[in-house]
Amino acid sequence: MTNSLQKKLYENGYLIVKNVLNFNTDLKPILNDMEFVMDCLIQKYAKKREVKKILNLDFKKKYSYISKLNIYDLDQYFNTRLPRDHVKRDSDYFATQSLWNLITNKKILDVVEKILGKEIMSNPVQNTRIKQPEKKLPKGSIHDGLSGRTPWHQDAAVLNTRGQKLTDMVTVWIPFTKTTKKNGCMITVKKINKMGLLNHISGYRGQVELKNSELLDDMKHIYLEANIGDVILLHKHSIHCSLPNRSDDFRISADLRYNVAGQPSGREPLPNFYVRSKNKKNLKIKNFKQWLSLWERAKEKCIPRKYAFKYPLPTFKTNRRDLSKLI
Ligand SMILES: O=C(O)CCC(=O)C(=O)O
Repeated sequence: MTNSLQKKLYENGYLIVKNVLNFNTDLKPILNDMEFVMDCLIQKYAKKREVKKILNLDFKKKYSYISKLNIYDLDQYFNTRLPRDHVKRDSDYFATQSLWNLITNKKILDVVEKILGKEIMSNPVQNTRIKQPEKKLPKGSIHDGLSGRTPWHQDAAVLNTRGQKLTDMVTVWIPFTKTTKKNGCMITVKKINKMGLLNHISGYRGQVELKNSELLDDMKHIYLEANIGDVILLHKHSIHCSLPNRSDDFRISADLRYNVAGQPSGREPLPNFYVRSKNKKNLKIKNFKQWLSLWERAKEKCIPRKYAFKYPLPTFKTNRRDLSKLI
């Protein structure tokens, strides 16, 4: 059964849904938790004589300070999931009560239900991104999607092979700051999702990047600008990327994903659990601590194999699935 939201998303590949969330109740608690993580890092890594002063700075100044401390894999402290590689017993991740509240937020699930139907699972392909003005980034981070620009890709392409084939997944992209062309919004091409899954290549840091993506540069782009409170939905085959943050301010966002229940998550064994179902018995994970426990159990499975997930790029045997053959 289709409804107008689903129709628009499947037709165009993207959808901006206005005024879904409230900043103070739904979003600010996550920024507070990020600030708490920063405070812990300041205690651990700042020069002892500077700690008191730095703890009194505001969010952005604190983050700018810690980003200069050369802390190994800094983005991971603010990311919702286990690190992709080298999973260890003490691997940290940003799984907070506030994020649990966002993942299970009724207003978000009401929107997702209109796309995926009534049986919905939280999908573990999730990120939080704190992006400083690009001019403040170390050169090596400019193309790192968590702190810098994100390359052209399709979200289905970051799933394992079963997920690429079998999973109906929707991306819910949530801005914590007004997001514009200037501060690095995402861009896409209308209806390009209709091409289905295309060939990807491995980017310079092993990230997933669409093959022949330079061909998109000359196409007409849709700028996915959003206000705080709006959410942006992406179809799993929508080709999108994000622009550099050329403003003087921060651009902060989270991207959550959901899939139709019963399908593979595409990132086994990471947490994939019902968040909505007609049969209440399916809703087994009901609170933050149970969710954390899923992550810790997943970690235990990832430690021997040393990775949380891999990117088995969709590279079809022939070049028929290359963008260059389809436009
Ligand atoms: O926020 C960004 O910069 C990119 C997000 C993205 O590509 C995604 O959510 O799939």
